[in-house]
Amino acid sequence: MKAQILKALKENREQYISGEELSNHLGVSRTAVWKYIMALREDGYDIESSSRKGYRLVSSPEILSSEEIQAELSTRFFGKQIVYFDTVTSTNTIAKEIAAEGCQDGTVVIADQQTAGKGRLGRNWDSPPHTGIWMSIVLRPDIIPAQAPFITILAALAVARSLEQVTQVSPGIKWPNDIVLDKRKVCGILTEMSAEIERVNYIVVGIGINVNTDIEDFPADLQKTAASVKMITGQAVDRKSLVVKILENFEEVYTGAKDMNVRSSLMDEYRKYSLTLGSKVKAVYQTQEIEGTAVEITDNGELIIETEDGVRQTIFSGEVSVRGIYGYV
Ligand code: BT5
Repeated sequence: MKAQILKALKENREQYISGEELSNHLGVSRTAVWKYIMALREDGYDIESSSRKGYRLVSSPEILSSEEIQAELSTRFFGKQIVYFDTVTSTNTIAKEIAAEGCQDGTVVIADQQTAGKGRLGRNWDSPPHTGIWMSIVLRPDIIPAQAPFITILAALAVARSLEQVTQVSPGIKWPNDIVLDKRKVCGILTEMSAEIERVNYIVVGIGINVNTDIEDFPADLQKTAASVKMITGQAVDRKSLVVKILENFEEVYTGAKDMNVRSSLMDEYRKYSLTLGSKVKAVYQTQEIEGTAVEITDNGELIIETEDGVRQTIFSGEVSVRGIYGYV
C-alpha cells in the first residue's frame, strides 16, 4: 500500500492530491492514508500536507527501496517482490536463501552496499555504499542446468541496452558477463543455481554496476581496469531509473528468448554489443587453455573460438581474455 500511495503522489507531482481521493482510489481509510504518509516521511520523503488541499510530494530520498522502484516499474513478474537492504553481505547469498525458502519467480534482492560482494570463482566484487547497483534476481526457468549460462548472456544484453537507453554511453559486452565502457569494466554478472541433473530449481542472477563511483573510490588494483558510468559521462545517473529499465528489459528478453525467432534477433543485438567477436582471445575453459580468434556467438550464447590451426572449439562459459581489454596484450 505504501508503494501505491507513493505511486499516486508521483503521478501528481505538480499538484496536491486530497486524502479523500487517495482513500477512494486505493480503497483504504483516510487514517490509513495518513499512517502511510507518515511512514514515507520516516523513509526520507518530503511530503507537504495541507488540511484543505491534501498531500504533495516535494522530494524523494536517493535510495533504492522497493517502494521507490515499484512506483515506476511496469513489469509482469520481475520485481513484483523486492527485498531491500541498506547493507548486506551479498545480495546473491540472500537471494539463494529466500529462493530455497520458496520466494516467487522474479523476486529481486537489492542493497545499497555489500560487505562481501562476490565475483565468479570465489573472487571479490567491490561494492561501496551509495554509488552502485548491487542486485540479484531469483528466476525459476523451465530449463536443464546446461542452459543456465544463457541466462547470463540475456542479463548482459539487458544491462547493455538499459545503459544505452538511460545514459549517454556506448557499452560493449565482453563475453560472457562483463559490460565494458572505454575498455574498463563497469558491470559484472554472477549467475548461480540450484539444480538436479535434469532440472533447475532456481537461478540467481547477480548484477553489479558501478554507476556513480569516483575513481578514487575504487581500490588501487581496480583503478586501471574498472570504471563507473559517471566517470565516463561526467554526470551522476539516477540509479533507480537504471534499475527499473534493467528489470523491464531483462524480463522482456528473458520471456522473449523462449521463442527461437525472437532469440535469434536478440542475439543479433547481443552480437552488436560484443567486444569479443572477431577479436584475438585466450580462454580458460574447464582445465583447458584455448587461444585463437572468437569467430562466432551462437543463438544459444556459446562462443566459438578458432585456433591457429583452424580447429573450432565451442565454449559455454568460462574466462576469456580479449586482446586490448583490461591490459591483455
Ligand atoms: C563478476 O565476476 O564480474 C561478477 C560480479 C557480480 C557482482 C554482483 S553484485 C550483486 C550480486 N551479489 C554479489 O555478491 N555478486 C553479484 P568476475 O568475472 O569473476 O570478476 C571479478 C573481478 O572483477 C575481480 O577479481 C576484480 O578484478 C574485478 N572487480 C571487482 N570489483 C569490481 C568493481 N566494482 N568494478 C569492476 N571490476 C571489479
